[in-house]
Amino acid sequence: MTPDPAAMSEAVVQGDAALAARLARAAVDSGADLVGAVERGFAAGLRRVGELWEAGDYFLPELVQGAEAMKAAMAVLLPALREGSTGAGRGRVVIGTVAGDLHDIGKGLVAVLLSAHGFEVHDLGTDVPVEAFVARARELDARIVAASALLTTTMQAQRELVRAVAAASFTRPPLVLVGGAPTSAAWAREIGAAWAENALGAARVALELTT
Ligand code: B1M
Repeated sequence: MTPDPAAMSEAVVQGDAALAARLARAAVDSGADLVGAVERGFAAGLRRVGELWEAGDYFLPELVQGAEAMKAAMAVLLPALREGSTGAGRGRVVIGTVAGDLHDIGKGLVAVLLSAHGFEVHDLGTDVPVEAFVARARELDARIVAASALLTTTMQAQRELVRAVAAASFTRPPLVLVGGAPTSAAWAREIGAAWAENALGAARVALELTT
C-alpha cells in the first residue's frame, strides 16, 4: 500500500527514524512517486519541525531528531532515486553547501536528481569555500556550479561565488545555479545566477541551461 504523505511528515515531526525508514521502504516497494514522497511527506515534516523550533515549541534536540528521521528516510529513498539515473551525458556539475552552512539534506536531493537526469555530479559536501567551488569546477571543466544555502547569513556566499566564477579564468565558464529555503528568483536575479525552488526544478533548470 502507498504510504500517506501525512504519515511520512508526522514520522519526521515525531523524530521517529525507524518509522520514517519503514514508510520510505513502503514507498519504494509500492512504486510510489518518490520525489513527491520527499516533498509532500518527509520534507514537509521537516519544515514543520523548523516552524515548531522557531516558535519555541521544539528545542535543538528535537530539530536534530527530526533531521535524523529525515536522513533515515533519505538513506532508503536516495539509492532508489539513483536507479533512475540516465548516465552522465549532460556534463559535469560541481555541487556543495556554501561556507558556514552545514545543512545538506536538500543539497543531497538536488545532487541525486541532477545525476538521475544525466549529469555527472561531484558533491563537495557542506561548508564549502568559494575558492573550492571554483578550483574544482576548473579542474573538471564543469558546466554548472550548484550552490545550496539554508541560512540568511550564508546565502551571501552565493553572491561571492558568482563574482568568483566571473573573475576566474575558464576555458568555458560554468553557469552558477543557486537554491535553498531563504533564496528566491529575485535573489538569483540580483546576484546573476540561475535559481530553482526545489530539487526537481534544479534538474529542469540544469537541463535548460545545458541545452
Ligand atoms: Co537549521 N535552520 N540550523 N538545522 N534547519 C533552518 C534552515 C531554519 C530556517 C530553521 C528555522 O528557524 N525555522 C533556520 C535558519 C534561519 C535563517 O537563516 N533565517 C536554521 C538555523 C537557525 C539553524 C542553526 C543556526 C541552529 C543553531 O544551531 N542555533 C544551525 C546552523 C548550523 C550551520 O549550518 N552552521 C542549524 C542546524 C540544523 C541541524 C544540524 C539541526 C539540521 C540540519 C541537518 C542536516 O542538514 N544534516 C537543521 C535542519 C534540519 C533545519 C530545517 C528544520 C530543515 C532543513 C531541511 O533539511 N529541509 C530548516 C527549516 C526549513 O528549512 N524550513 C532549518 C528539508 C530539505 C529537503 O529542504 O533544505 O529546503 P531544503 O531543500 C529544498 C529546497 O530548498 C531546494 O531543494 C530542496 C528539495 O526540494 N534546494 C535547492 C536546496 N538546495 C538547493 C540548491 C539548488 C536548488 C534547489 O541549486 C543549487
